[in-house]
Amino acid sequence: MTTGGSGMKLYYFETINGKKACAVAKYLESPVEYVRIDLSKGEHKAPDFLAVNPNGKIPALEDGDVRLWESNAIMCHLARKAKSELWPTDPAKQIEVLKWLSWNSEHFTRQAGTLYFNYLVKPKFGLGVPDEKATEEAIGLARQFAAVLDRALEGRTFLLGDHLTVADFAVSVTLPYAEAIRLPIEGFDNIARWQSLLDEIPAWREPFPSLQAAAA
Ligand SMILES: N[C@@H](CCC(=O)N[C@@H](CS)C(=O)NCC(=O)O)C(=O)O
Repeated sequence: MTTGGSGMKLYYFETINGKKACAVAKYLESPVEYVRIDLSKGEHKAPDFLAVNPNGKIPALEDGDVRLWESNAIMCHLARKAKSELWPTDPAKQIEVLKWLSWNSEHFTRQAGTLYFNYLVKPKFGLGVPDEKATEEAIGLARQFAAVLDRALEGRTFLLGDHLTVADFAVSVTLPYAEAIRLPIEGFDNIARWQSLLDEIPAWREPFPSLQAAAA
């Protein structure tokens, strides 16, 4: 179930929120022990795991006495601990990162998440057919927010300008599934360019520990 060893334990599964935490840990070479929580076996509802995250969701991080949940908070914690500019030191830039993380949770990935759930999670876990009303509404709203994102990326390499932050990982997390989940990003050239750049980052392309390593 684990790899490596340290004071930190990162509980994950191969999903979009798990990807954010694992990618940042891998990118920063954070000394975490990876603990795979198999959602398909209901391991996230086991009492031991609920003691770490009472929400019964991955990812979660234990760092000494700190028990942290929410993928955004975990990314920021790992980056701050590593003194990485993924979580900028400049307070004005931190607020800019918070703006994007909040916008993403409330707007862009909220809609993309509805599509991801309906078109990928439901069939995978046998949870029924996509809810057409919900997906139609999500597609319309996602298009509006994608236009905002595309304009913000005009003339910029990353969301905050020329350096990568956790905001780039959070906002882009559903883009690799765009076709499968009908996320309407076609025609947004700045998003496409930004996504190609992110895809070049090995830790983002392959964020998860190998299953063999996780079982060791
Ligand atoms: N806002 C949370 C969402 C966590 C979440 O929904 N995790 C999913 C996997 S991506 C999960 O554990 N689902 C299991 C369940 O809800 O039963 C975060 O960003 O960490």
